Amino acid sequence: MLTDAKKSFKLVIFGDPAVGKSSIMYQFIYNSFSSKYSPTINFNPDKANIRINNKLFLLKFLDTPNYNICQTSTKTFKKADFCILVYDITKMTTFESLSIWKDMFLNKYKQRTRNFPFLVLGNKADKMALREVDTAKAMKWCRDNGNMMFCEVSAGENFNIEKPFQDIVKKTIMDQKVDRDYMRDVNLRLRSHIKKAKE
Ligand SMILES: Nc1nc2c(ncn2[C@@H]2O[C@H](COP(=O)(O)OP(=O)(O)OP(=O)(O)O)[C@@H](O)[C@H]2O)c(=O)[nH]1
Ligand SMILES: [Mg+2]
Repeated sequence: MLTDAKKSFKLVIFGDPAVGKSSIMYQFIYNSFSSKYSPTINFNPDKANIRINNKLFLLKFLDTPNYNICQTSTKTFKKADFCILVYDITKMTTFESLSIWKDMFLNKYKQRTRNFPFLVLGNKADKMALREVDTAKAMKWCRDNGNMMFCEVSAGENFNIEKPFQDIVKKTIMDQKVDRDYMRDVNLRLRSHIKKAKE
């Protein structure tokens, strides 16, 4: 039941056309896949529960279309807790676009956030024979770009779909806790400083 979840996380999915963004989302939420291509025309929100260490969390997805994104100012982008970048392992150009998607998102929506959590998914791993993007190359890119989480997946074969979501939610929970603790510490110090200054 969606209403049982104690806390929710917002996530956005970016990537070139036809890399499988919607397919990954549908496989995660509905355990279904269609080989027919229907390009996403509008922003496509949906939600699903995820269970982590026996606790239920709500994931609020925002799947994106491939035009007008840069001109769009959606609150959901700003409020996103993490971002998923998708490329197709059989198309090098879709991997090369990852920097553009990352920079667009950070520059426009998250300028003041340090270490924003990203998950990079190399989709269509069922088509190994057509591979153009080396796993090692993708892992290196993720390391060099702020230690992003990375996984090769197949929405078509339902391979590795659940696990990376578990991992990114766990990381986001940890990061947000670190940030909260840090801010609490800063506030405590500030208060004590003001108190001393008044004495
Ligand atoms: N073989 C294979 N095909 C896939 C996989 N994931 C998606 N596809 C196919 O790739 C095509 C595009 O998938 P979509 O999920 O619509 O891709 P998208 O990134 O949402 O595309 P846009 O909405 O146009 O940006 C469809 O024909 C899917 O069936 C996969 O893991 N393996
Ligand atoms: Mg789509």
